[in-house]
Amino acid sequence: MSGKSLVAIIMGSESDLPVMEEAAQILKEFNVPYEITISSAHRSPERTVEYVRQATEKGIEVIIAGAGGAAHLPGVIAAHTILPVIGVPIESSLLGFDSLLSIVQMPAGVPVATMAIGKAGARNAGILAVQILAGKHEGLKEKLNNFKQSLKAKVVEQANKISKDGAGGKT
Ligand code: RP5
Repeated sequence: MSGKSLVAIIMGSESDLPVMEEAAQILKEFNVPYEITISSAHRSPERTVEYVRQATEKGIEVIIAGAGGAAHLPGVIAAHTILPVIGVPIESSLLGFDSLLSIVQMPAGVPVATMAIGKAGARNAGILAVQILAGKHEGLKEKLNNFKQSLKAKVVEQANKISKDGAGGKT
């Protein structure tokens, strides 16, 4: 895979970073080049729109956007590009439900693929980005299949462990 960034991770504030790092970690594991930045739909609207314009021009293929509260960042980005946008709701004062609803309730015609709230959602955003890229970047298919196999193996490992514990008298 070339060194050119294929995914852009954008978040509304530095306070979102501990969550959004989970998406970055997945991309690292799959060896997908990415870039990461901070831009706010409300505090730096011009920077956000300019960043999206440049990202589209320079060959970014998927955008992952995380925001909390009145989380308009993923939607504003989706309004300015035809690239797939994956939204990650960040937990905030209303447990993240505010962010989730802000991101998921897009008007017909401007979709944002909305993940679960928080770190699990950010991890899934990374995985979904890899799945989207795998349609075009052949090498990622095998890695994704191996990843899915590792999830299956983990379930069997857990099942074996719990049944052994059961045989040992634990309930
Ligand atoms: C949103 O407001 C950001 O995405 C962040 O989740 C939230 C709070 O931002 P800070 O006040 O921590 O900078 O725009």
